[in-house]
Amino acid sequence: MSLRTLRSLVAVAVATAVATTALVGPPVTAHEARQGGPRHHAPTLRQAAPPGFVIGSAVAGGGHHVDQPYPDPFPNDRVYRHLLGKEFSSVSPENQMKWEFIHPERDTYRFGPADAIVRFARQHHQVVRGHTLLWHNQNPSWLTEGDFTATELRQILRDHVFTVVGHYRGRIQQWDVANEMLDGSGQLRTTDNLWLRELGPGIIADVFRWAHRADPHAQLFFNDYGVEGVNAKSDGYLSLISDLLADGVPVDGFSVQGHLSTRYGFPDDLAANLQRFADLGLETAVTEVDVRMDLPGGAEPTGAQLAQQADYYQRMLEGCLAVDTCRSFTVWGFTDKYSWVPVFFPDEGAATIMTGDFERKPAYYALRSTLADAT
Ligand code: 9MR
Repeated sequence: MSLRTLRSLVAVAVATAVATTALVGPPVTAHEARQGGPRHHAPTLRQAAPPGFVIGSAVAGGGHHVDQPYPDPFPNDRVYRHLLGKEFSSVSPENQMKWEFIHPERDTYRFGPADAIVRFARQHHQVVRGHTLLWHNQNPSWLTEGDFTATELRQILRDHVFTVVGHYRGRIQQWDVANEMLDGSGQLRTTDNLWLRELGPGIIADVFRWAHRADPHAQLFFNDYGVEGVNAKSDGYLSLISDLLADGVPVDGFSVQGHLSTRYGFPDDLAANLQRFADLGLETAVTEVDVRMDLPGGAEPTGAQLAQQADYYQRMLEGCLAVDTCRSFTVWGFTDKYSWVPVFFPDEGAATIMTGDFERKPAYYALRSTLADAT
């Protein structure tokens, strides 16, 4: 065989080997299969998470977005949707399941936008947190200005719970049944909460019972802000929930929202606080994390601010991971492009884990390495 023939035979053999590898690819391990494919790049958040632990985001739409100069984010922003599907294993409709959105008129339910999120979640193998059924805020004006009797109001609420929870039966992992029931001193919000004011505190137990009948497999939660640490408000929840459990009310969980600011210290007793709810036999969760910072006159975040923010995100996640029943950790939006923070807090912002251009911030990497370390 001439040298030339040998060379061309080798060339063919090499080309065939390359083509075969390209077609078949390296073998997929069982671990990769679970995570959705071979891992050629750094893992996403959901890939880094330990088995059984979900990492979520709120799904932008409704609420403050309605007055912003951009189209409804979730249906329209392709980059946003891509990252939402890729990075997260849990989604929470930011506004799309709230009363004013899903029940805009007395006889009208508008399920379309929330249905689209639930469908997206199914396609992307994500669980859903439902948010929310009993709250003082974002109730439609037909309801708040309706001048209903207590009997009518109770019937309206019962119908709403059976209709909405029933509509998503089997599709919701955790429902924020009761949102922000207590004030800062741990007392029921009987003034600004329409339901508590008109129907009395007993309505809370009714709503949990109705929701449980409408979807027996959904975990039913109390959810609030300012209850990350041990304080008067979280003490109030501990005693409220203990009483409800003693009465056989189907409460399954207690969650802390986690809207933090670099202005204030970090709630170091987060894990200890969650643990006392876990000790009641409850699931726990962190449901709405963001860490805002002062940006006077639209200033850019400094390196020090971003580092402090990353540290707060990391410690929130570590606090959750330290408690056996805390298996769900959700950020309240993952990009500054759509965050509620600058709309509600002038001169504050940059509260999420990615910039408005979807660049990952130190907080993103802090979450990812904390998840990976826990695996
Ligand atoms: O992010 C939500 C924003 O779009 C709404 O305009 C706002 C109205 O109250 O609610 C925001 O979400 C809140 C959540 O439902 C409950 N916890 C506090 C969140 C931030 O305000």
